[in-house]
Amino acid sequence: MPDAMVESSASKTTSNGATQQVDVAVVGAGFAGLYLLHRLRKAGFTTVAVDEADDVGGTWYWNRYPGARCDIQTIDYSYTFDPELESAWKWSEKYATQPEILRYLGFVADRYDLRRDIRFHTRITAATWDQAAERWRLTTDNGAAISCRYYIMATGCLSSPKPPEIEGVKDFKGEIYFTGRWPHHEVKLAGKRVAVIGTGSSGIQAIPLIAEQAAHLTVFQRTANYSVPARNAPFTAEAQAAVKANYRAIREKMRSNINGHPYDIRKESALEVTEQERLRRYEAAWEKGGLEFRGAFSDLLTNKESNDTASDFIRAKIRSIVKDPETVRILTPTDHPFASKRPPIDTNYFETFNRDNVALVDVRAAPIQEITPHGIRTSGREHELDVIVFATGFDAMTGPMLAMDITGTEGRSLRQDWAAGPRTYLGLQVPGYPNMFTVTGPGSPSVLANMPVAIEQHTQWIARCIGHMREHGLTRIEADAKAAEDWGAHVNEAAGQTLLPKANHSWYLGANVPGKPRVFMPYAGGMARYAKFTDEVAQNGYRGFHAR
Ligand code: N01
Repeated sequence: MPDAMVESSASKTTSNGATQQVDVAVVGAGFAGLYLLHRLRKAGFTTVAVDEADDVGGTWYWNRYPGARCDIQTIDYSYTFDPELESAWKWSEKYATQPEILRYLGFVADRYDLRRDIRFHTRITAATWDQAAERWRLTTDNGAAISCRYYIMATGCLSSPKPPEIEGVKDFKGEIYFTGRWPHHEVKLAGKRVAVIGTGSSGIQAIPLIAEQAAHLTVFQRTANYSVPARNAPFTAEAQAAVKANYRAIREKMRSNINGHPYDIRKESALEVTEQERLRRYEAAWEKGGLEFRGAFSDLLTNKESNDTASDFIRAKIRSIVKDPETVRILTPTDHPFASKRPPIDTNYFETFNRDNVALVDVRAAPIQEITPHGIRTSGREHELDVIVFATGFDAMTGPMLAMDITGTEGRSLRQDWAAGPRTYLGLQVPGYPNMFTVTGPGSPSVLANMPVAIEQHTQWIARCIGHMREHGLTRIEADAKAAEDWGAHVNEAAGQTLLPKANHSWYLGANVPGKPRVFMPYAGGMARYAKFTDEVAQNGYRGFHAR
């Protein structure tokens, strides 16, 4: 009997407080959760999505800090599954702000009437595989438990903010904010002495705007970062029309590219051209702005010598923008190759350090010792503050999943199974956890690709897989342990062919979280190659999975 027959409507079952019976439960109502809900409902599966927030949006619901906006051109950072949706929505800027992206996701939720099957304000606290029933039982912190055949993590890769590992936070008498959990009310910074700790993408987006509002801003930097200007601009009607006229070809290109973006990566090595030509190309890429800078040559992410030319170019740009030589010295990245960490895309980041009200503290030279009632004490001095902003990042990729108590076959626990790092087959399933899927999980291209492209590919793959299960009267599918081991080795090998593991403080490696095992988590072999491989797996009877 199709699982959809268990209950006719996902929402109907919650009203009496009994266990909610559905075919599929999805954790998260961001880009991935919304599309999963739409796609699976359309395929006739009763589906419920659960989210801690009080509305849709996922990462775009929480990250409301000043300056939060997309670092991929938003026209390319959109759903592609429905041409009518594509024509119905207009972006106002090349790189839309967080409120506009959140409006877009709300528009999507309305258009497909998704909210009626989303349980907001609800967290899954535990998930346990019931071997006899071949179903997952989910405990929540709000309302009915859920029983589902398939359990899908659409939890996002960057959704668990890293707790501050600095002493004294509780003693601080001023205001504390996290970029990843920015409040919904207006945060007034005018006239205040503000600190930002962290210079990753979030800090680099927030710093210029906070500097404009605050009386004084002190930036606490541990690792100097490369950043390329976004060159944001209005997304004109003409530009919009040009893209829309060519939509299908652009989308196809995105899907056939290594990173899910629609731009070409140049074919030549940075070492194959003259210095003059190299500089000309870098200058053009800098002027154009955005992540496309990484595509200026074919081998910036694979050849250290080539990468040095790009890193040197950006270092020279920092010298040319920032006036104070000591500030230049601190801001100049030296300990990792360009783009071996996710390169931030900024608006006026380096320029901000020329402002009279901005100071930079080198936390490597003078480590933060503690937060005091009135500020931050480094080994050098105490900085008096009214506000501290933590832009210190996330427990990436595994954090959101490990926040739940997940118990698989024979009482195994995901926390124990992943104690030495995540182990997955294709970033889609974990051996020992049948019928549980991860969208953009560790071991898949995820954060190395344009996220909506990766999300749509995974959603379609999972929908097809569980459709296949229903069609063939199957009720249980589980990744093979050896297939997962081989895939893990391939993920390592793919990372080893790039410079990505060379940034030894990167969140790709889990190195930003004290005590987290250092395992390179995303799949660096490329989005198109990955999609081809996973399609072949499906075509070959779900090779590497056991279904029955
Ligand atoms: O986090 P991060 P993020 N004391 O981990 C520092 C995506 N994103 O939120 O490098 C002092 O990159 C830490 O220092 P170090 C994007 O994929 C996208 O900025 O570990 N400093 C680092 O400087 C991005 O990569 C957008 O030495 C401490 C910073 O805090 C990912 O999210 C916008 C510290 C953390 O940087 C994460 O970005 C924003 C400590 N105890 C984010 N702990 C878009 O544009 C950490 N740091 C769409």
